[in-house]
Amino acid sequence: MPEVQKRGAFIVVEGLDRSGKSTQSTQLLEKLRSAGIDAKLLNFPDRTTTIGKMIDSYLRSESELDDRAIHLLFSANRWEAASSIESSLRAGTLILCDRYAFSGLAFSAAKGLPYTWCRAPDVGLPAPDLTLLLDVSPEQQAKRGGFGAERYEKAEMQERVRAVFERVGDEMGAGGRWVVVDADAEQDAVAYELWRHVEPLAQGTEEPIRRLW
Ligand code: T5A
Ligand code: NA
Repeated sequence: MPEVQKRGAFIVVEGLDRSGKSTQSTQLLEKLRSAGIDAKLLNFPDRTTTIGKMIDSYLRSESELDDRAIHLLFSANRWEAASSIESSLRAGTLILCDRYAFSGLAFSAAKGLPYTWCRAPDVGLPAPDLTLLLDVSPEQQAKRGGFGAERYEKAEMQERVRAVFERVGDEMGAGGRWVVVDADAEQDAVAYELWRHVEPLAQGTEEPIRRLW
């Protein structure tokens, strides 16, 4: 019997601003690599592309854009990377991603745009095999470094974002593909919890790549 071809797993780290996504994804990448796993870390928005530069300027409040226009730019910024994500997965590389379409949906719906409208532009993107939602309390969030510098970093907005993430989690169901992690905990405790969920996927998966949503 021919051996079934494994592909790399697609793992997304999501959460509110200052929940520790970048800290944890960087640490996870190191841990995977030192375990001999071929892994790559992406982050959205990717502020280095032409579209990403427009997003960056908007987030720093250096430019204004219609709510729908910026939503579509965030989505386009993911589509720019979609084929390269797929080819990496097929080549056996584990893709770790700091924010993805769930942030797109949560932040724009929190501003008041219709939920179903917000989901539409991301339909068809590669779907993660696992999403780890770092859930941070408003109190912890306010204590962390740098909070308040960018456009969405305001308590009321973050509360609304948190509510949309909850709805997304409910809709994803209990299939183990959406895991909520207590991000108020010490960094090492969060890392330990994340690893527990990531380790079973580290060697890859035989499942076909699914699509959002
Ligand atoms: N957005 C994004 C959209 O509106 N639509 C979209 O489609 C997408 C993709 C920028 C904004 O864009 C919005 C959402 C955002 O508002 P970004 O570039 O990811 O998104 O935001 P950043 O500002 O880079 O990152 P965050 O603010 O989200 O922070 P992180 O990555 O969650 O947190 P991190 O790791 O940088 O940690 C923050 C601080 O907390 C400390 C760290 O040392 C650091 O000082 N910390 C802890 N302290 C105590 N205990 C712990 N467990 C800690 N973990 C980290
Ligand atoms: Na970040």
